[in-house]
Amino acid sequence: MKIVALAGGIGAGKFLRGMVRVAPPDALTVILNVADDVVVHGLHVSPDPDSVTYWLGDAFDRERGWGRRDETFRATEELRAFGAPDAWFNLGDLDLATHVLRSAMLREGATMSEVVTRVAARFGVGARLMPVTDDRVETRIDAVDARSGDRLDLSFQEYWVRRGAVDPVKGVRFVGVTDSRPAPGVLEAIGDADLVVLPPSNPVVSLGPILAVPGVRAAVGERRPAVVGVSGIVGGAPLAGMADKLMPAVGLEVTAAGAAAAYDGLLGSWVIDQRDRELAGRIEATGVRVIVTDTVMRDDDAAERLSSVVLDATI
Ligand code: FO1
Repeated sequence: MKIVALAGGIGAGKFLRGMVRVAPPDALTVILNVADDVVVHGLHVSPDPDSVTYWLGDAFDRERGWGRRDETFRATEELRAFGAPDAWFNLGDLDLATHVLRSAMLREGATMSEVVTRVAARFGVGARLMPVTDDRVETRIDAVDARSGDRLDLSFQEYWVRRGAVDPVKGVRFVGVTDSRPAPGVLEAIGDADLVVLPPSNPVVSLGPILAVPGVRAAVGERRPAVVGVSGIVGGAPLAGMADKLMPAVGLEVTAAGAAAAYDGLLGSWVIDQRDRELAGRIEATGVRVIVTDTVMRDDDAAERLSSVVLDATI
């Protein structure tokens, strides 16, 4: 069986730890969002690929979700003491090594695909990881300064980490996406998949930029009966992150039905939490099969149970 997952960061990493327990790791290809990437102190930081790598490579920090377990932030504290302008972004000391290596590889002409493969190999990740594109695509958040009312044009990390997602959002753009090309193997992997999973990631800024790379949305749509998504919106709120602030800005209701609408024309099946069972009829009216289960992944056992439900949805 060939499985392809489109992945943002933490939600996908958590979910995929369950998937590799129920499917052989070499059956799994993960296509990663790179539009949250940011340059910090001159280093290229790739939060979503790193989060998925650390989760699958057993190096993750479950509390924080991002970065590496058992790391300190002494280098960032030192950068703060210097008054370094990017020190609002916390880079752990072990995570820092990944960014140093990636930046050196990119400077020497490596592609993002090569970097992702190298980092995944270091952590012994059995699944095949690939960025959705080797080109630079950047999520920009059009917002209004919560204090002054001025218009803001922010990178995703400035909006979320630096400013704490307090500024009302007016729109979301993926700069560079129309000229980007899928990375080698991306369209082939989707076309060959027996199951295409959309994990409980943010539909706007995590899976949105993946689907916006030319050819990707159409390739997923062609596999529609084999596409199974999991809602990250439970009881009208995201389990984690800021999807509730971003979904209204792009015309999506903050419910499991609104998240399904982000994948209009793509879903064969949509997995929702039992708390949202009253939404099933509405979603099914759009031609999508709905599966109701416990979607909250408290630990790896819960992620494994959810992955089994997703696998069974294809049979
Ligand atoms: N999230 C935070 O809330 N604060 C941080 O300082 C922070 C640093 C950071 C460093 C490396 C990395 O890979 C991720 C990091 N994140 C941090 C998480 C990141 O902002 C988001 O969770 C993802 O971009 C959303 O997918």
